[in-house]
Amino acid sequence: RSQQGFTVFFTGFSGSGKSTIANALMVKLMEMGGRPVTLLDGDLVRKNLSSELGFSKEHRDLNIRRIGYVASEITKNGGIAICAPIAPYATTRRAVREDIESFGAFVEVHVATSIEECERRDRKGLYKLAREGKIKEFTGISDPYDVPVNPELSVETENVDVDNCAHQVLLKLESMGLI
Ligand code: GGZ
Repeated sequence: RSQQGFTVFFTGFSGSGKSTIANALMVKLMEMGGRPVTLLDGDLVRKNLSSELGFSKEHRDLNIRRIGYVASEITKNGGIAICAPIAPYATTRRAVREDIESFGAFVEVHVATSIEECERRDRKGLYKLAREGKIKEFTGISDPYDVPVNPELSVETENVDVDNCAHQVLLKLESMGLI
């Protein structure tokens, strides 16, 4: 039923397009009206909720569990949460899924833009720093990323524009009966 809360959880490399797609999706969902939409973007969460954390496995997991907790509260109250962290570990994504599915739907979207493409773009210059060893434990370069096995949806931004990706998410939400 359309009253059920849900969480859209984007996962993918730095520079894969998660934030941009998440923002476009938020705008589309807000335009539809009805339920409040909350974006928990990687950057803002790191700044406001996880400012003391680094990028070890323990710290990434803690960061993702915090995001999952906030998203589960939003979902519980019938809202829409959109999360956009890297979330590199499958077991942690699974744990967050289980938390949220006790209150509503969890829609995992793999932003499957390849590491080669993300590094080629290098919008923030972080891949260069990672290659030079100036940033350690950088996802896809010197730190792991577990590719999602059964995400609800997979999109990529190499051949498809952001608006189209956000539209694909909307169609998925429709087909799941969530909007
Ligand atoms: C990955 C890092 C790292 C390391 C800093 N590895 O492009 P960005 O800048 O804005 O996105 C990346 C962001 C990742 O934070 P998340 O909270 O999404 O990560 S996780 O889900 O793993 O907790 C990048 C920047 O932080 N960044 N150092 N070592 N990304």
